[in-house]
Amino acid sequence: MAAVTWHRHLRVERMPQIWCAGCGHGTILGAILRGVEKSEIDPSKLVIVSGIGCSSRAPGYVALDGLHTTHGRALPFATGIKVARPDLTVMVISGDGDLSAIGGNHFIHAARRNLDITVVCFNNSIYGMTSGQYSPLTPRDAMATTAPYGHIERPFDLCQLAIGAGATYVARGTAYHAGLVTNQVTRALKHKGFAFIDAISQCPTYYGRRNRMKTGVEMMKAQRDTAVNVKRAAKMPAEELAGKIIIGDIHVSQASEYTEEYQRVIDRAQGRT
Ligand SMILES: Cc1ncc(C[n+]2csc(CCOP(=O)(O)OP(=O)(O)O)c2C)c(N)n1
Repeated sequence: MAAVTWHRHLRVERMPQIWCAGCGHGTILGAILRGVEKSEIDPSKLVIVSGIGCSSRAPGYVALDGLHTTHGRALPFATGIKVARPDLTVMVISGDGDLSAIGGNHFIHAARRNLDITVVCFNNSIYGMTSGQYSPLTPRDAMATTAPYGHIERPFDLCQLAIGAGATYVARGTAYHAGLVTNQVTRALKHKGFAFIDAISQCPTYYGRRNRMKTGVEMMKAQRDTAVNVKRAAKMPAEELAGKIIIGDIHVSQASEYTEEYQRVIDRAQGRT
């Protein structure tokens, strides 16, 4: 059996971590660190940036350079790092509230620029840290602290939003499909351009308990039972796909990358071209 090497990236002295029993965030973080190992990128050149939330605590448990910033603003900080130091590999870890509500505008513009960073959304369908308010990814009819009679809004499909905004690698996995997330992180880190992974996580404490799934195990079984691979989904009629989550590599394309374009501007301004 291959030696387990990804543990070296954990700051065990910071444990136990803050996540509740059954939370999917630790599983997703483990998948990310395995993906970092598999990508064979130089860990001393990797920076992990997060905003605020349960998910955004992840970089604090990782023995790599990291920034824990302000709510919704991980992408502006990450953009600054990447533009100043294009030689670094930059990853953003964000929650669904952090990334798609307060940080939603930053998300669409980072994707539009095709900035060469990897963004992983720990998508638990809820604001976990502040006790279960609905987010733009909370499913319709779900119960939430701020929707005690059922949620009336339609959620974003964050992968489709990323594609529409110009992202060039877009994928979805789940905590149940952690091996898939590992491989997606590896591909995302190697991809030149804006790479987005919607990693479905579970929050039994604030989402599951209100929505008839009391434990993390029940929620992971739901991930297993509702996930459909993107290749299979392409052959299924729309009505059969209702209520399903499409997983896999959803979109891969090539486009000019922001820091390379910016370097061309610097060269022109300094009379080199
Ligand atoms: C400017 C600002 N607004 C609101 C908050 C309160 N706040 C902290 S975490 C959080 C929600 C985090 O939810 P999400 O991003 O989905 O991550 P999770 O905790 O579910 O992993 C909010 C609203 C804050 N810290 N700063």
